[in-house]
Amino acid sequence: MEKLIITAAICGAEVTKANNPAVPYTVEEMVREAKLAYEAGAAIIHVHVREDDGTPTQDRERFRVVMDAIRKELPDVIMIPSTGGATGMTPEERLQPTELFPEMATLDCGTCNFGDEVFENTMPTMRAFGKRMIENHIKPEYECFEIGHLDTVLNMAKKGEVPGAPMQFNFVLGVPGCTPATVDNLAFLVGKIPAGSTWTVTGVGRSAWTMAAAGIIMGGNVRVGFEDNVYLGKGHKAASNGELVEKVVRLAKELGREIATPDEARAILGMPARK
Ligand code: KMH
Ligand code: ZN
Repeated sequence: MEKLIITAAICGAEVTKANNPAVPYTVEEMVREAKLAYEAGAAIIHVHVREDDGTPTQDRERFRVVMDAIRKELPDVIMIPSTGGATGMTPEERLQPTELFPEMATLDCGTCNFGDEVFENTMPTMRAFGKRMIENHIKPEYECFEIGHLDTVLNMAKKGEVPGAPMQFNFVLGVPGCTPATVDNLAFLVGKIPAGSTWTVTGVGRSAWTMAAAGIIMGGNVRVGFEDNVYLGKGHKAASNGELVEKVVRLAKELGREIATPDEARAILGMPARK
């Protein structure tokens, strides 16, 4: 098996300091959480940004400041800025981080319920995001919250509407209203991806750890972080994203998977080497 790529989704758009006081809002807090996750073994940081008061934003300049500050501390880390933002944001707002030419960005693969909200990703929106990523040479991470999202993006790839092989999928399972986080749902999805693709699993809430274990033993990759889950175990809040990543590293060691560095992750994902 390839080495395990760990992604830390350190911030998200919905989780707040009321859920866990270590959720980062300011630039300094973002750098602190990115460093702790990286030092624990994360090769990738999935980046959302906030105003200092915690309000989610997709402002290009806020992304620039946060990503530059992380880059200064972690020269080799892979950053995946979000183009999902928060529910209710417009496609134009959400696309702003792609103007910074990141090496990767998320591309959400369909509309779905998202708790009490609707996360809207219409076909025209997804085509516009795919076009931007082709033009700006950005490798998408295809976020699939629902089984149908995978078919949607595979059809788009066939038509050349989004970047093609090698594709990287993130199966985000367990969002309330979307596909549940079960091993059989994950196995179904993994069985449908084209040969040569790579995949990550994200379990939301208490499914974070069963999905992490499944990702490790099935040969995929794992995302954890405050965006998805703030608990280290039942009733025990994590002190940092680093603690969440450390737990994945412990599970991986017990199960015999080595951890990929960012440069090893680039090679596994079929990306150009870092300049
Ligand atoms: N905040 C969610 C509504 C992404 O980063 O691309 C969407 C999300 C997906 O987090
Ligand atoms: Zn996200």
